[in-house]
Amino acid sequence: MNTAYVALGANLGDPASTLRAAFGALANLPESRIVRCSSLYRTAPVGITTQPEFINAVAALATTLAPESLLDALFDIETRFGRQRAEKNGPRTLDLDLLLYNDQFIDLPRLTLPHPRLHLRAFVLYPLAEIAPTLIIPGRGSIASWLPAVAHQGITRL
Ligand code: PH2
Ligand code: MG
Ligand code: MG
Repeated sequence: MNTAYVALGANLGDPASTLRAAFGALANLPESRIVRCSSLYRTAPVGITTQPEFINAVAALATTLAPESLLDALFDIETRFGRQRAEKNGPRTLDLDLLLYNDQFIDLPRLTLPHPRLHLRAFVLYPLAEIAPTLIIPGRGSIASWLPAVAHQGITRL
């Protein structure tokens, strides 16, 4: 059994309802079960700052799907939730990002693990630290050591 962490984000439609429904979709993935879900967080948009606020969360999965199979399954859920890939980093009905898969390093065109920006983003680090407070981010060190640097990014636990 493997442990995978998935980030959830949405800022179009009714993001909180979407994220709750997306937890349900993750729970129904084949060969997988949800081990932990974080709270929902309201977060200021990072990157394109003129778009609506996001709701973000993180889920921990126990899975026997291989990383790329899991990635395909996450894309499939995004599509079912009406995701259209328009502007990069722009508004989205649902974004599911694979953050970590055990302590594996993966460098493929479509999948980089650990997620290359996870340690820089409050909207990932805070929900991840809620469900995995002693996590070591491979190549980066303890999650706790990265939290202070992002504390100024706007984030509120719902
Ligand atoms: N996702 C992005 C870009 N910016 N900002 C917040 N607050 N939350 C996100 O999920 C997010 C973002 C690209 O995926
Ligand atoms: Mg993303
Ligand atoms: Mg994504």
